[in-house]
Amino acid sequence: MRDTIFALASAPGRAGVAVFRVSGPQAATALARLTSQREPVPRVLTHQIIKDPKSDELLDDGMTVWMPAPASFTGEDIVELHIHGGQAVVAALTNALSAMPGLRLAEPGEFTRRAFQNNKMDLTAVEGLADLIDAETEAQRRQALRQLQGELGRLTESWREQLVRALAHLEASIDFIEEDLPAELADDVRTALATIQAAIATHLADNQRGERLREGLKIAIIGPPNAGKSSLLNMLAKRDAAIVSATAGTTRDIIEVHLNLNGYPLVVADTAGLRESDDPIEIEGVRRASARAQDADLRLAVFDQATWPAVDPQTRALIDGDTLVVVNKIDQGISESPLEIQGLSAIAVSVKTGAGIEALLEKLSQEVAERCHLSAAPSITRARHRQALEDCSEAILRALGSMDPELIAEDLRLAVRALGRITGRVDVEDILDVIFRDFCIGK
Ligand SMILES: Nc1nc2c(ncn2[C@@H]2O[C@H](COP(=O)(O)OP(=O)(O)OP(=O)(O)O)[C@@H](O)[C@H]2O)c(=O)[nH]1
Ligand SMILES: [Mg+2]
Repeated sequence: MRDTIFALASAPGRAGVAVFRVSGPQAATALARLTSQREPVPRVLTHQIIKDPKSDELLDDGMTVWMPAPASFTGEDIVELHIHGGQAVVAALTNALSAMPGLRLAEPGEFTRRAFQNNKMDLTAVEGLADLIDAETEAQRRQALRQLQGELGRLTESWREQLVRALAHLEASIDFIEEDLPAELADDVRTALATIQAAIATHLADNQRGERLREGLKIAIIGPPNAGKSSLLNMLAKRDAAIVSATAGTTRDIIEVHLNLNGYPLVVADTAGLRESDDPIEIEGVRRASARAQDADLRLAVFDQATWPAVDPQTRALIDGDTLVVVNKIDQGISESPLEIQGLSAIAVSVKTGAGIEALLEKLSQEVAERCHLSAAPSITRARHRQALEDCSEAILRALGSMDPELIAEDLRLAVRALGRITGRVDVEDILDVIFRDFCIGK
């Protein structure tokens, strides 16, 4: 018989209410022993006195709910105990549950693992649930919920089913084929494969918006020393995250802040001012700044209006179509030169007075939304989804390029398996551990 597992489902620490969850064959017994409830009504929250079954001592006055298998989160019998969220109450109930035969504390992610094993969720839904718990912004919440509700899983499954059908069609004929595929069958199979391949290619050409939204869009603030990069970061973060000083070369390490811009998550990095230097620490700072700038999804290149439109070669080399150019300190006067560089118009601001900041934020919001807004299509939210879709697409392309039915069938099997890895239908063991390890409340 399977172990019955239990865990605190709510966050650890002092709170009004704490929720314990018990799942497995001993759940009903545990409920009966803690509350004297013999025949609980399913899925109804009831007021109960909770006692320690060994000592009969009163533990708490709370609520319980009974969710019998299979209509529960794990697919097993589940009991939930809603108690007062004080540390001593939580400790007392933990001790009482641990002392019961057949019950043990759940491993991190074990409830969800059981839900997966009992076919309550596929792997994309498991990931969606983990993302929903981690979601910090509105757009992340929406994306996670859509994945939890199964849209990516359903799409993948529909492609997989179509491939399986094409494969079955082909295999049924292979026994009768002497050499090459008959033209008619080849046409049918090829049309089906080309359609799936085109659909997968469209999804892959999504500019990685789903991954960016899940992880946060990476923004690097770059530019020459003393331009006001750290001042801009502090203004965006609404706190003194980075040291600001009139000394050029103040920032050395990368300073990162997480922000929510209109529901989109940003990871904004302030970097060292870019310039030639003899100081080994500053040289390392500049190296890190360039590396971070190249890794970023979007760059904010900040210049002092006093030197504008002169642009130092190190910053110039990092300016491209994914860069917003910002000319700062316009409170000290603005140069007559046009606010444009390499075809990009610059946004004139004063971090000190706030002038132009609204326009900068508006432009930034637009650029961010363009890169990670949720589209109607299911999002690819993880590198492993992308890898599997690429593997699948390559296998289909190989199949489309072949005339040998055995080789086509072999490539189709590979394509089916690649899609199966996304939902966990096949080849899951290698990825299970990674996913369930990530899925750990309060990690
Ligand atoms: N007048 C004026 N001064 C500003 C403005 N923004 C920043 N400063 C000042 O410019 C100086 C440099 O600002 P920082 O934010 O430290 O500049 P930085 O680009 O981070 O400099 P490094 O870290 O050395 O590369 C500080 O004295 C700021 O107070 C502004 O809009 N107007
Ligand atoms: Mg700085």
